[in-house]
Amino acid sequence: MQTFLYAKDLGNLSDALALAKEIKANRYAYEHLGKRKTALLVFFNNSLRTRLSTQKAARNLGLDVIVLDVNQGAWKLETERGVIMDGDKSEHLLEAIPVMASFCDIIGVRTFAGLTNRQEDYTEHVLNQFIRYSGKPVFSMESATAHPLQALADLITIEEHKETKRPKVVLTWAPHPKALPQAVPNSFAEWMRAGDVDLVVTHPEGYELDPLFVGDARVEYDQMKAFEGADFIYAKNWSCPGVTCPENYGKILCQDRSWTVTERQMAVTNDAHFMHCLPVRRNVIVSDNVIESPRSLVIPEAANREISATVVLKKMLDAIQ
Ligand code: AN0
Ligand code: CP
Repeated sequence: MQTFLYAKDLGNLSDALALAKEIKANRYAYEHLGKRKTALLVFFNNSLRTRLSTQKAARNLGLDVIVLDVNQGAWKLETERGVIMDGDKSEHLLEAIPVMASFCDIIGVRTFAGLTNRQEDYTEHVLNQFIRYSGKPVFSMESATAHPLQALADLITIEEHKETKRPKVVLTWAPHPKALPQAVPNSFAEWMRAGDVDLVVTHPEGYELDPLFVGDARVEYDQMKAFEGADFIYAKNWSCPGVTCPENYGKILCQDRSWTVTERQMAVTNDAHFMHCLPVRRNVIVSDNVIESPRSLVIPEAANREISATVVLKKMLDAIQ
């Protein structure tokens, strides 16, 4: 595997889930694969889970790890070609990427959507430069439009906790004071469609996700109706994807706190498990009672990030042996 951005990059999903199960039972099974190889993790944005779980996964596979926080200690990077660099940016990605690549065998990149230019975000402008100019396998650690390591961990978590063969999984928008990317809901919808679940997406009007990810999944604008009989509730805020109204791209269209997930909505579910990728704002996205309930999976879900990252790094190492 040379790049990891979409579900299809992983190949057969059932095989990948079987590998995840095997790795969870013995996370050091492939310890020899990364010997004398180095993974470089490049962060343009903050992270707790991705930073820790991906380092742990790399070590499970015997890889050395270098972490670079671009905005803390490195030179400020220009990402556009053709710019006259007489401002605050000292170095261009076009030099920085091949230099970074000369010290590693695999590169992970976290580069969030700017949320101002839809076309730039949806063409994965920064991640694609890493793919093009590094000559190394590159994986997204949440890029402009996708967070595949999270979505794979979510699917693993649902497989572990489902009580019916084909559970009803509801992706619900929830309010948030800041404009957030669409990467998490995009990948969640994409990976649930690739998996064997009954996916329903619910959000206020104007928040329609890009068809590239959401496909023909059922959309229900009435949140209570969507929650009826659900086995899993996956909450997440996202800003306007600009699908129906391009000029609203990246904007907050709704702050309605009646969308906050509380016991009121959970009462109509099939005793659903609650999920969120974290970090989460309590009592804005979800009430204390719901996130603390015995049906909440947020901690095992985060712990499965080590498993999803081990699966992905293993498959990248397989390709460069
Ligand atoms: C980020 C987002 O919504 O994409 C990261 C989530 C994993 N969240 C925040 O910035 C709060
Ligand atoms: N869920 C997730 O990716 O968390 P971090 O932003 O803390 O890495």
